[in-house]
Amino acid sequence: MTATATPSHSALSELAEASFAALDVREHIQPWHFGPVGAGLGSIPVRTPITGELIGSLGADHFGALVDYGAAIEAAHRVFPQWRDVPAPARGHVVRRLGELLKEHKDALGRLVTLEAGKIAAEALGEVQEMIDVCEFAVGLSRQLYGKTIASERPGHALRESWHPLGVVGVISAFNFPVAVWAWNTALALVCGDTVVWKPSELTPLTAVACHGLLRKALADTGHDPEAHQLILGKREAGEALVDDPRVALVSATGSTRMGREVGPRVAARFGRSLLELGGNNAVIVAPSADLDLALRGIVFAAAGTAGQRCTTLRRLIVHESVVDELLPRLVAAYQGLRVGNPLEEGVLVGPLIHQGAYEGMAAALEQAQAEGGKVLVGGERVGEGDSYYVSPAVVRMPAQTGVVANETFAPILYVLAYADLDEAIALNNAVPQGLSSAIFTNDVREAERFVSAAGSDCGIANVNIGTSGAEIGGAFGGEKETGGGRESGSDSWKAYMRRSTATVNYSTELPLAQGVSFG
Ligand code: UN1
Repeated sequence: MTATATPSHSALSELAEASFAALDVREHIQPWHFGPVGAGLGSIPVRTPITGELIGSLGADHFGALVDYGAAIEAAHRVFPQWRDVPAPARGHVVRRLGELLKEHKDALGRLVTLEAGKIAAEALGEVQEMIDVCEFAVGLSRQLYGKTIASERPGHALRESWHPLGVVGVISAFNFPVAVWAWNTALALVCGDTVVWKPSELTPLTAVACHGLLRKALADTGHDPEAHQLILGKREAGEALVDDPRVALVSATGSTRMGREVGPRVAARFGRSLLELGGNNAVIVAPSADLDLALRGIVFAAAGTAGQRCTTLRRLIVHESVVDELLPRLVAAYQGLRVGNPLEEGVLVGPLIHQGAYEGMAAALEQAQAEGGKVLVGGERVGEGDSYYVSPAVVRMPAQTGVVANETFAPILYVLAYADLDEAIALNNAVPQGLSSAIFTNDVREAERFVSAAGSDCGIANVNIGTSGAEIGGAFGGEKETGGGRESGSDSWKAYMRRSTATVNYSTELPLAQGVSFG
Protein backbone atom coordinates (compact mmCIF):
# COMPACT_ATOMS: atom_id res chain seq x y z
CA MET A 1 0.00 0.00 0.00
CA THR A 2 1.34 3.39 -0.87
CA ALA A 3 0.21 6.76 0.33
CA THR A 4 0.05 9.96 -1.69
CA ALA A 5 0.58 13.49 -0.47
CA THR A 6 -2.46 15.44 0.67
CA PRO A 7 -3.17 18.68 -1.18
CA SER A 8 -3.25 22.07 0.45
CA HIS A 9 -6.42 23.34 1.98
CA SER A 10 -6.83 26.42 -0.13
CA ALA A 11 -6.49 24.41 -3.33
CA LEU A 12 -9.46 22.34 -2.24
CA SER A 13 -11.65 25.33 -1.33
CA GLU A 14 -10.87 26.82 -4.72
CA LEU A 15 -11.80 23.57 -6.40
CA ALA A 16 -15.06 23.44 -4.45
CA GLU A 17 -15.92 27.01 -5.44
CA ALA A 18 -15.05 26.47 -9.09
CA SER A 19 -16.96 23.18 -9.28
CA PHE A 20 -19.99 24.70 -7.62
CA ALA A 21 -19.87 27.77 -9.88
CA ALA A 22 -19.68 25.51 -12.97
CA LEU A 23 -23.11 24.08 -12.08
CA ASP A 24 -24.61 27.52 -12.61
CA VAL A 25 -27.38 27.08 -10.06
CA ARG A 26 -26.85 30.17 -7.96
CA GLU A 27 -30.23 31.68 -8.82
CA HIS A 28 -32.03 28.41 -8.11
CA ILE A 29 -30.79 27.73 -4.60
CA GLN A 30 -32.40 30.55 -2.64
CA PRO A 31 -32.26 31.13 0.23
CA TRP A 32 -28.94 29.30 0.31
CA HIS A 33 -25.51 30.72 -0.52
CA PHE A 34 -22.18 29.01 -0.78
CA GLY A 35 -18.97 30.87 -0.27
CA PRO A 36 -15.50 30.77 1.17
CA VAL A 37 -14.89 30.24 4.86
CA GLY A 38 -14.98 33.49 6.75
CA ALA A 39 -16.99 35.38 4.12
CA GLY A 40 -19.68 35.86 6.74
CA LEU A 41 -22.19 33.91 4.71
CA GLY A 42 -23.46 31.56 7.28
CA SER A 43 -23.32 28.83 9.70
CA ILE A 44 -23.25 25.49 7.92
CA PRO A 45 -19.68 24.28 7.54
CA VAL A 46 -18.60 22.43 4.41
CA ARG A 47 -15.75 20.04 5.12
CA THR A 48 -13.67 17.68 3.08
CA PRO A 49 -12.44 14.36 4.42
CA ILE A 50 -9.47 14.73 2.02
CA THR A 51 -7.77 17.03 4.51
CA GLY A 52 -10.43 17.23 7.22
CA GLU A 53 -10.60 20.97 6.79
CA LEU A 54 -13.30 23.50 6.07
CA ILE A 55 -13.59 24.28 2.38
CA GLY A 56 -16.45 26.72 2.56
CA SER A 57 -19.68 27.53 4.27
CA LEU A 58 -23.35 27.59 3.47
CA GLY A 59 -25.62 30.29 4.69
CA ALA A 60 -29.14 31.50 4.16
CA ASP A 61 -30.68 34.91 3.41
CA HIS A 62 -32.55 34.78 6.66
CA PHE A 63 -31.88 32.79 9.79
CA GLY A 64 -35.37 31.27 9.68
CA ALA A 65 -34.48 29.30 6.56
CA LEU A 66 -31.92 27.39 8.58
CA VAL A 67 -34.31 26.17 11.21
CA ASP A 68 -37.88 26.37 9.95
CA TYR A 69 -38.28 22.83 8.71
CA GLY A 70 -42.04 23.08 9.15
CA ALA A 71 -42.17 25.86 6.55
CA ALA A 72 -40.40 23.65 3.99
CA ILE A 73 -42.80 20.79 4.66
CA GLU A 74 -45.71 23.22 4.43
CA ALA A 75 -44.50 24.48 1.04
CA ALA A 76 -44.19 20.93 -0.33
CA HIS A 77 -47.62 20.14 1.06
CA ARG A 78 -49.13 23.28 -0.49
CA VAL A 79 -47.72 22.55 -3.96
CA PHE A 80 -48.70 18.87 -3.89
CA PRO A 81 -52.29 19.14 -5.29
CA GLN A 82 -51.06 21.16 -8.25
CA TRP A 83 -48.16 18.77 -8.95
CA ARG A 84 -50.44 15.74 -8.54
CA ASP A 85 -52.67 17.11 -11.29
CA VAL A 86 -49.85 17.45 -13.83
CA PRO A 87 -50.18 14.40 -16.12
CA ALA A 88 -47.55 11.80 -15.28
CA PRO A 89 -45.78 11.94 -18.70
CA ALA A 90 -45.46 15.72 -18.26
CA ARG A 91 -44.00 15.14 -14.81
CA GLY A 92 -41.51 12.93 -16.61
CA HIS A 93 -40.33 15.96 -18.61
CA VAL A 94 -38.96 17.51 -15.42
CA VAL A 95 -36.97 14.39 -14.65
CA ARG A 96 -35.75 14.21 -18.24
CA ARG A 97 -34.49 17.79 -17.89
CA LEU A 98 -32.80 16.90 -14.62
CA GLY A 99 -31.05 14.02 -16.39
CA GLU A 100 -29.85 16.41 -19.12
CA LEU A 101 -28.47 18.84 -16.55
CA LEU A 102 -26.71 16.00 -14.76
CA LYS A 103 -25.08 14.87 -18.01
CA GLU A 104 -23.98 18.41 -18.73
CA HIS A 105 -22.51 18.89 -15.25
CA LYS A 106 -21.32 15.37 -14.56
CA ASP A 107 -17.69 16.32 -13.97
CA ALA A 108 -18.41 19.27 -11.69
CA LEU A 109 -20.94 17.38 -9.58
CA GLY A 110 -18.63 14.36 -9.43
CA ARG A 111 -15.86 16.60 -8.15
CA LEU A 112 -18.11 17.91 -5.39
CA VAL A 113 -18.88 14.30 -4.42
CA THR A 114 -15.14 13.59 -4.23
CA LEU A 115 -14.55 16.71 -2.18
CA GLU A 116 -17.35 16.15 0.33
CA ALA A 117 -17.58 12.36 0.55
CA GLY A 118 -13.95 11.51 -0.35
CA LYS A 119 -14.76 9.08 -3.18
CA ILE A 120 -12.19 8.56 -5.90
CA ALA A 121 -13.08 10.32 -9.14
CA ALA A 122 -14.12 7.16 -11.00
CA GLU A 123 -16.57 6.22 -8.27
CA ALA A 124 -17.88 9.77 -7.92
CA LEU A 125 -18.57 9.88 -11.66
CA GLY A 126 -20.21 6.47 -11.33
CA GLU A 127 -22.48 7.88 -8.68
CA VAL A 128 -23.55 10.75 -10.95
CA GLN A 129 -24.08 8.22 -13.75
CA GLU A 130 -26.35 6.30 -11.39
CA MET A 131 -28.43 9.49 -11.06
CA ILE A 132 -28.60 9.87 -14.84
CA ASP A 133 -29.62 6.23 -15.18
CA VAL A 134 -32.43 6.55 -12.69
CA CYS A 135 -33.69 9.70 -14.40
CA GLU A 136 -33.92 7.76 -17.67
CA PHE A 137 -35.71 4.94 -15.89
CA ALA A 138 -38.16 7.36 -14.28
CA VAL A 139 -38.93 9.11 -17.58
CA GLY A 140 -39.99 5.75 -19.06
CA LEU A 141 -41.88 4.95 -15.91
CA SER A 142 -43.88 8.17 -16.24
CA ARG A 143 -45.78 6.45 -19.06
CA GLN A 144 -46.04 3.09 -17.32
CA LEU A 145 -47.72 3.66 -13.96
CA TYR A 146 -49.97 0.75 -14.73
CA GLY A 147 -52.92 -0.39 -12.66
CA LYS A 148 -54.92 -3.60 -13.10
CA THR A 149 -58.38 -4.38 -14.37
CA ILE A 150 -59.94 -7.28 -12.56
CA ALA A 151 -62.90 -9.42 -13.67
CA SER A 152 -65.86 -8.46 -11.48
CA GLU A 153 -68.12 -11.20 -10.12
CA ARG A 154 -71.14 -8.96 -10.76
CA PRO A 155 -72.74 -8.30 -14.15
CA GLY A 156 -72.43 -4.73 -15.42
CA HIS A 157 -69.60 -3.91 -13.03
CA ALA A 158 -66.03 -2.90 -13.70
CA LEU A 159 -63.33 -3.49 -11.09
CA ARG A 160 -59.95 -1.83 -11.29
CA GLU A 161 -56.95 -0.65 -9.34
CA SER A 162 -55.30 2.70 -9.96
CA TRP A 163 -52.15 4.18 -8.51
CA HIS A 164 -52.40 7.74 -7.26
CA PRO A 165 -49.80 10.19 -5.97
CA LEU A 166 -49.17 9.83 -2.26
CA GLY A 167 -48.30 13.33 -1.04
CA VAL A 168 -45.10 14.71 0.42
CA VAL A 169 -42.16 12.29 0.42
CA GLY A 170 -39.42 12.93 2.97
CA VAL A 171 -35.99 11.71 1.88
CA ILE A 172 -33.27 11.18 4.49
CA SER A 173 -29.95 10.26 2.88
CA ALA A 174 -26.50 9.29 4.09
CA PHE A 175 -23.03 10.74 3.40
CA ASN A 176 -21.71 7.74 1.46
CA PHE A 177 -24.05 8.10 -1.52
CA PRO A 178 -24.77 11.78 -1.10
CA VAL A 179 -26.45 12.28 -4.47
CA ALA A 180 -27.46 8.94 -6.06
CA VAL A 181 -29.76 7.78 -3.27
CA TRP A 182 -31.52 11.16 -3.34
CA ALA A 183 -31.95 10.76 -7.10
CA TRP A 184 -33.40 7.24 -6.77
CA ASN A 185 -36.05 8.54 -4.43
CA THR A 186 -36.67 11.91 -5.97
CA ALA A 187 -36.86 10.90 -9.64
CA LEU A 188 -39.41 8.24 -8.78
CA ALA A 189 -41.37 10.36 -6.31
CA LEU A 190 -41.66 13.18 -8.85
CA VAL A 191 -42.99 11.07 -11.71
CA CYS A 192 -45.33 9.42 -9.20
CA GLY A 193 -46.78 12.91 -8.52
CA ASP A 194 -45.29 13.49 -5.09
CA THR A 195 -43.47 16.53 -3.83
CA VAL A 196 -40.19 16.03 -1.95
CA VAL A 197 -38.49 17.38 1.16
CA TRP A 198 -34.88 16.27 1.40
CA LYS A 199 -32.75 16.03 4.51
CA PRO A 200 -29.24 15.11 3.34
CA SER A 201 -26.45 14.03 5.66
CA GLU A 202 -25.01 16.98 7.57
CA LEU A 203 -21.62 15.76 6.29
CA THR A 204 -22.51 16.49 2.65
CA PRO A 205 -24.56 19.72 2.53
CA LEU A 206 -22.82 21.20 -0.52
CA THR A 207 -23.61 18.36 -2.93
CA ALA A 208 -27.17 18.56 -1.59
CA VAL A 209 -27.49 22.26 -2.35
CA ALA A 210 -26.02 21.56 -5.80
CA CYS A 211 -28.62 18.86 -6.58
CA HIS A 212 -31.40 20.98 -5.13
CA GLY A 213 -30.36 23.78 -7.48
CA LEU A 214 -30.19 21.48 -10.51
CA LEU A 215 -33.65 20.07 -9.84
CA ARG A 216 -35.18 23.47 -9.20
CA LYS A 217 -33.67 24.63 -12.47
CA ALA A 218 -35.22 21.59 -14.20
CA LEU A 219 -38.61 22.45 -12.66
CA ALA A 220 -38.32 26.09 -13.75
CA ASP A 221 -37.09 25.17 -17.25
CA THR A 222 -40.15 22.95 -17.78
CA GLY A 223 -42.60 25.53 -16.46
CA HIS A 224 -43.31 24.02 -13.04
CA ASP A 225 -43.21 25.36 -9.53
CA PRO A 226 -39.70 24.88 -8.07
CA GLU A 227 -41.29 24.66 -4.63
CA ALA A 228 -42.12 21.03 -5.44
CA HIS A 229 -38.63 20.28 -4.10
CA GLN A 230 -37.51 21.44 -0.67
CA LEU A 231 -34.18 21.07 1.05
CA ILE A 232 -33.75 21.09 4.81
CA LEU A 233 -30.22 21.28 6.13
CA GLY A 234 -29.55 20.33 9.69
CA LYS A 235 -28.75 17.51 12.01
CA ARG A 236 -31.01 15.14 13.84
CA GLU A 237 -33.79 17.73 14.36
CA ALA A 238 -34.22 18.09 10.61
CA GLY A 239 -34.77 14.35 10.23
CA GLU A 240 -37.13 14.34 13.19
CA ALA A 241 -39.21 17.06 11.56
CA LEU A 242 -39.88 14.70 8.64
CA VAL A 243 -40.39 11.67 10.84
CA ASP A 244 -42.99 13.29 13.10
CA ASP A 245 -44.91 15.48 10.65
CA PRO A 246 -48.26 13.98 9.57
CA ARG A 247 -48.05 15.95 6.31
CA VAL A 248 -45.16 13.71 5.24
CA ALA A 249 -46.84 10.64 3.74
CA LEU A 250 -43.69 8.59 3.22
CA VAL A 251 -40.31 8.81 4.92
CA SER A 252 -37.62 7.12 2.85
CA ALA A 253 -34.57 6.82 5.06
CA THR A 254 -31.10 5.49 4.25
CA GLY A 255 -28.59 5.04 7.05
CA SER A 256 -27.68 2.85 9.98
CA THR A 257 -29.89 0.20 11.52
CA ARG A 258 -29.76 2.25 14.71
CA MET A 259 -31.30 5.19 12.88
CA GLY A 260 -33.94 2.97 11.27
CA ARG A 261 -34.90 1.51 14.62
CA GLU A 262 -35.96 5.01 15.67
CA VAL A 263 -37.46 6.16 12.39
CA GLY A 264 -39.62 3.08 11.66
CA PRO A 265 -41.67 3.00 14.89
CA ARG A 266 -42.04 6.79 15.07
CA VAL A 267 -43.40 7.04 11.53
CA ALA A 268 -45.64 4.01 12.15
CA ALA A 269 -46.99 5.60 15.35
CA ARG A 270 -48.63 8.28 13.21
CA PHE A 271 -49.61 5.68 10.58
CA GLY A 272 -47.18 7.16 8.08
CA ARG A 273 -45.25 4.97 5.71
CA SER A 274 -41.56 4.38 5.81
CA LEU A 275 -39.10 2.91 3.35
CA LEU A 276 -35.95 1.83 5.12
CA GLU A 277 -32.57 1.06 3.58
CA LEU A 278 -30.31 0.33 6.52
CA GLY A 279 -27.13 -1.53 7.38
CA GLY A 280 -25.64 -4.39 5.45
CA ASN A 281 -23.15 -7.09 6.40
CA ASN A 282 -22.60 -8.58 3.01
CA ALA A 283 -20.85 -11.85 2.25
CA VAL A 284 -19.21 -13.50 -0.74
CA ILE A 285 -18.92 -17.28 -0.93
CA VAL A 286 -15.99 -18.60 -2.96
CA ALA A 287 -16.75 -22.17 -4.03
CA PRO A 288 -14.19 -24.80 -5.12
CA SER A 289 -15.09 -24.33 -8.81
CA ALA A 290 -14.79 -20.52 -8.70
CA ASP A 291 -12.78 -18.63 -11.29
CA LEU A 292 -10.31 -17.19 -8.80
CA ASP A 293 -9.11 -14.39 -11.08
CA LEU A 294 -12.67 -13.15 -11.39
CA ALA A 295 -13.35 -13.67 -7.70
CA LEU A 296 -10.25 -11.74 -6.71
CA ARG A 297 -11.22 -8.69 -8.76
CA GLY A 298 -14.79 -8.80 -7.52
CA ILE A 299 -13.71 -9.16 -3.90
CA VAL A 300 -11.18 -6.29 -3.93
CA PHE A 301 -13.60 -3.81 -5.53
CA ALA A 302 -16.47 -4.81 -3.23
CA ALA A 303 -14.41 -4.83 -0.01
CA ALA A 304 -11.90 -2.00 -0.46
CA GLY A 305 -13.77 0.23 -2.94
CA THR A 306 -15.30 3.43 -1.52
CA ALA A 307 -12.96 2.75 1.45
CA GLY A 308 -15.48 0.19 2.70
CA GLN A 309 -18.17 2.83 3.09
CA ARG A 310 -21.01 1.42 1.00
CA CYS A 311 -24.02 -0.27 2.47
CA THR A 312 -23.23 -2.99 -0.09
CA THR A 313 -19.54 -3.27 0.86
CA LEU A 314 -18.24 -6.81 1.14
CA ARG A 315 -17.50 -7.49 4.80
CA ARG A 316 -17.40 -11.30 5.05
CA LEU A 317 -15.53 -13.66 2.76
CA ILE A 318 -16.60 -17.29 3.12
CA VAL A 319 -14.07 -19.44 1.24
CA HIS A 320 -14.11 -23.18 0.65
CA GLU A 321 -11.32 -24.86 2.59
CA SER A 322 -9.89 -26.34 -0.62
CA VAL A 323 -9.16 -22.90 -2.14
CA VAL A 324 -8.56 -20.69 0.87
CA ASP A 325 -4.79 -21.24 0.91
CA GLU A 326 -4.54 -20.33 -2.75
CA LEU A 327 -6.85 -17.32 -2.60
CA LEU A 328 -5.60 -15.58 0.54
CA PRO A 329 -1.98 -14.90 -0.51
CA ARG A 330 -3.28 -13.48 -3.79
CA LEU A 331 -5.77 -11.33 -1.92
CA VAL A 332 -3.08 -10.05 0.43
CA ALA A 333 -0.85 -9.20 -2.56
CA ALA A 334 -3.70 -7.34 -4.26
CA TYR A 335 -4.34 -5.35 -1.07
CA GLN A 336 -0.66 -4.49 -0.82
CA GLY A 337 -0.88 -2.94 -4.26
CA LEU A 338 -3.85 -0.68 -3.43
CA ARG A 339 -2.95 2.96 -3.50
CA VAL A 340 -4.43 4.86 -0.57
CA GLY A 341 -4.56 8.63 -0.68
CA ASN A 342 -5.97 11.79 -2.18
CA PRO A 343 -9.02 10.65 -4.15
CA LEU A 344 -8.53 13.44 -6.70
CA GLU A 345 -5.27 11.86 -7.79
CA GLU A 346 -5.15 9.42 -10.66
CA GLY A 347 -4.23 5.87 -9.66
CA VAL A 348 -5.54 6.20 -6.12
CA LEU A 349 -8.09 3.48 -5.37
CA VAL A 350 -8.86 4.11 -1.72
CA GLY A 351 -9.76 7.57 -0.45
CA PRO A 352 -10.24 8.72 3.14
CA LEU A 353 -12.71 7.59 5.76
CA ILE A 354 -15.35 10.21 6.35
CA HIS A 355 -14.11 11.33 9.78
CA GLN A 356 -12.30 10.50 12.98
CA GLY A 357 -15.28 8.57 14.36
CA ALA A 358 -15.15 6.21 11.40
CA TYR A 359 -11.47 5.60 12.00
CA GLU A 360 -12.04 4.96 15.69
CA GLY A 361 -14.83 2.52 14.83
CA MET A 362 -12.45 0.63 12.54
CA ALA A 363 -9.65 0.54 15.13
CA ALA A 364 -12.04 -0.73 17.81
CA ALA A 365 -13.42 -3.45 15.51
CA LEU A 366 -9.91 -4.64 14.63
CA GLU A 367 -9.01 -4.79 18.29
CA GLN A 368 -12.15 -6.77 19.07
CA ALA A 369 -11.53 -9.11 16.13
CA GLN A 370 -8.08 -9.93 17.46
CA ALA A 371 -9.45 -10.45 20.97
CA GLU A 372 -11.89 -12.93 19.41
CA GLY A 373 -9.05 -14.89 17.83
CA GLY A 374 -8.74 -13.04 14.51
CA LYS A 375 -5.45 -12.54 12.72
CA VAL A 376 -4.85 -9.43 10.63
CA LEU A 377 -3.31 -10.60 7.35
CA VAL A 378 -2.84 -7.17 5.80
CA GLY A 379 -3.75 -3.51 6.38
CA GLY A 380 -5.70 -1.93 9.19
CA GLU A 381 -3.25 0.89 9.75
CA ARG A 382 -3.73 4.61 9.63
CA VAL A 383 -1.94 6.19 6.69
CA GLY A 384 -0.75 9.75 7.33
CA GLU A 385 -1.84 12.00 10.15
CA GLY A 386 -3.60 15.25 10.90
CA ASP A 387 -7.32 15.91 10.55
CA SER A 388 -7.92 13.42 7.75
CA TYR A 389 -8.29 9.68 8.28
CA TYR A 390 -6.81 7.40 5.65
CA VAL A 391 -6.47 3.71 6.35
CA SER A 392 -5.06 0.69 4.61
CA PRO A 393 -7.93 -1.74 3.95
CA ALA A 394 -7.69 -4.79 6.20
CA VAL A 395 -8.16 -8.52 5.72
CA VAL A 396 -8.67 -10.46 8.93
CA ARG A 397 -8.78 -14.26 9.13
CA MET A 398 -11.35 -15.29 11.74
CA PRO A 399 -11.64 -18.66 13.47
CA ALA A 400 -15.45 -18.43 13.40
CA GLN A 401 -18.28 -15.96 12.83
CA THR A 402 -17.77 -14.27 16.19
CA GLY A 403 -19.41 -11.19 17.75
CA VAL A 404 -17.51 -8.53 15.83
CA VAL A 405 -18.26 -10.19 12.49
CA ALA A 406 -21.99 -9.81 13.07
CA ASN A 407 -21.65 -5.99 13.28
CA GLU A 408 -21.52 -3.59 10.38
CA THR A 409 -18.38 -1.50 10.84
CA PHE A 410 -18.47 1.21 8.19
CA ALA A 411 -14.82 0.86 7.17
CA PRO A 412 -12.70 -1.43 4.97
CA ILE A 413 -12.40 -4.58 7.08
CA LEU A 414 -12.87 -7.92 5.35
CA TYR A 415 -13.33 -10.91 7.67
CA VAL A 416 -12.37 -14.28 6.17
CA LEU A 417 -13.97 -17.58 7.18
CA ALA A 418 -13.47 -21.06 5.75
CA TYR A 419 -16.25 -23.56 5.03
CA ALA A 420 -16.50 -27.25 4.21
CA ASP A 421 -19.85 -27.61 2.40
CA LEU A 422 -22.33 -25.31 0.72
CA ASP A 423 -25.05 -25.72 3.36
CA GLU A 424 -22.61 -24.44 5.94
CA ALA A 425 -21.59 -21.51 3.72
CA ILE A 426 -25.20 -20.50 3.12
CA ALA A 427 -25.94 -20.82 6.83
CA LEU A 428 -23.00 -18.50 7.57
CA ASN A 429 -24.17 -16.05 4.90
CA ASN A 430 -27.60 -15.91 6.54
CA ALA A 431 -26.51 -15.98 10.18
CA VAL A 432 -26.16 -12.23 10.68
CA PRO A 433 -28.87 -9.74 11.62
CA GLN A 434 -28.56 -7.79 8.34
CA GLY A 435 -29.81 -8.93 4.92
CA LEU A 436 -28.79 -6.56 2.14
CA SER A 437 -26.40 -8.08 -0.39
CA SER A 438 -24.63 -11.38 -1.00
CA ALA A 439 -22.82 -13.23 -3.76
CA ILE A 440 -21.30 -16.55 -4.72
CA PHE A 441 -18.38 -17.20 -7.04
CA THR A 442 -18.88 -20.62 -8.60
CA ASN A 443 -18.87 -22.31 -11.98
CA ASP A 444 -21.23 -25.00 -10.74
CA VAL A 445 -24.73 -24.23 -11.96
CA ARG A 446 -26.32 -26.26 -9.17
CA GLU A 447 -24.54 -24.22 -6.53
CA ALA A 448 -25.35 -20.95 -8.28
CA GLU A 449 -29.05 -21.70 -8.59
CA ARG A 450 -29.20 -23.04 -5.06
CA PHE A 451 -27.66 -19.81 -3.74
CA VAL A 452 -30.23 -17.55 -5.43
CA SER A 453 -33.18 -19.86 -4.61
CA ALA A 454 -35.55 -19.49 -1.66
CA ALA A 455 -33.39 -21.97 0.26
CA GLY A 456 -30.25 -19.94 -0.48
CA SER A 457 -29.25 -16.41 0.45
CA ASP A 458 -31.83 -14.58 2.60
CA CYS A 459 -30.69 -11.17 1.30
CA GLY A 460 -32.46 -8.65 -0.92
CA ILE A 461 -29.58 -8.98 -3.39
CA ALA A 462 -28.06 -12.38 -4.33
CA ASN A 463 -25.42 -12.28 -7.07
CA VAL A 464 -23.45 -14.91 -8.96
CA ASN A 465 -19.89 -14.28 -10.14
CA ILE A 466 -19.97 -10.57 -9.32
CA GLY A 467 -19.34 -8.83 -6.00
CA THR A 468 -21.89 -7.51 -3.53
CA SER A 469 -21.72 -3.82 -4.45
CA GLY A 470 -22.36 -1.78 -7.56
CA ALA A 471 -25.96 -2.77 -8.27
CA GLU A 472 -27.60 -1.43 -11.44
CA ILE A 473 -30.60 0.86 -10.99
CA GLY A 474 -32.95 -1.37 -13.00
CA GLY A 475 -33.50 -3.88 -10.19
CA ALA A 476 -35.22 -3.23 -6.90
CA PHE A 477 -32.61 -2.25 -4.31
CA GLY A 478 -32.86 -3.07 -0.62
CA GLY A 479 -32.70 -5.86 1.89
CA GLU A 480 -34.33 -7.92 4.59
CA LYS A 481 -34.11 -8.25 8.36
CA GLU A 482 -32.22 -5.35 9.98
CA THR A 483 -31.65 -3.82 6.55
CA GLY A 484 -35.24 -2.66 6.89
CA GLY A 485 -37.19 -4.37 4.10
CA GLY A 486 -37.56 -1.33 1.82
CA ARG A 487 -37.05 -1.43 -1.94
CA GLU A 488 -35.89 1.58 -3.92
CA SER A 489 -34.74 2.34 -7.45
CA GLY A 490 -35.87 0.05 -10.30
CA SER A 491 -38.43 -2.67 -11.00
CA ASP A 492 -41.77 -1.91 -9.32
CA SER A 493 -40.29 0.02 -6.37
CA TRP A 494 -42.32 2.99 -7.59
CA LYS A 495 -45.38 1.49 -5.91
CA ALA A 496 -44.00 2.58 -2.53
CA TYR A 497 -44.33 6.20 -3.66
CA MET A 498 -48.02 5.91 -4.62
CA ARG A 499 -51.28 4.91 -3.02
CA ARG A 500 -53.48 2.21 -4.49
CA SER A 501 -57.15 2.84 -5.09
CA THR A 502 -59.57 0.03 -5.92
CA ALA A 503 -62.66 1.23 -7.82
CA THR A 504 -65.80 -0.78 -8.53
CA VAL A 505 -67.98 0.94 -11.11
CA ASN A 506 -71.56 -0.24 -11.60
CA TYR A 507 -72.68 0.62 -15.12
CA SER A 508 -75.87 -1.51 -14.93
CA THR A 509 -79.35 -0.61 -13.72
CA GLU A 510 -79.33 -3.29 -11.01
CA LEU A 511 -77.63 -3.32 -7.64
CA PRO A 512 -76.36 -6.86 -7.11
CA LEU A 513 -74.33 -7.26 -3.89
CA ALA A 514 -71.02 -9.06 -3.76
CA GLN A 515 -70.84 -12.56 -2.33
CA GLY A 516 -74.48 -13.02 -3.50
CA VAL A 517 -75.81 -11.27 -0.39
CA SER A 518 -79.48 -10.33 -0.58
CA PHE A 519 -80.54 -7.51 1.68
CA GLY A 520 -84.25 -6.79 2.12
C1 UN1 B 1 -25.54 2.66 -0.55
O1 UN1 B 1 -24.41 2.35 -0.20
O2 UN1 B 1 -26.35 3.21 0.26
O3 UN1 B 1 -25.06 -1.08 -5.20
C2 UN1 B 1 -26.05 2.51 -1.94
C3 UN1 B 1 -24.30 -0.15 -4.90
C4 UN1 B 1 -24.72 1.25 -5.29
C5 UN1 B 1 -25.63 1.83 -4.28
C6 UN1 B 1 -25.14 1.77 -2.86
N1 UN1 B 1 -25.37 1.18 -6.57
O4 UN1 B 1 -23.23 -0.32 -4.34
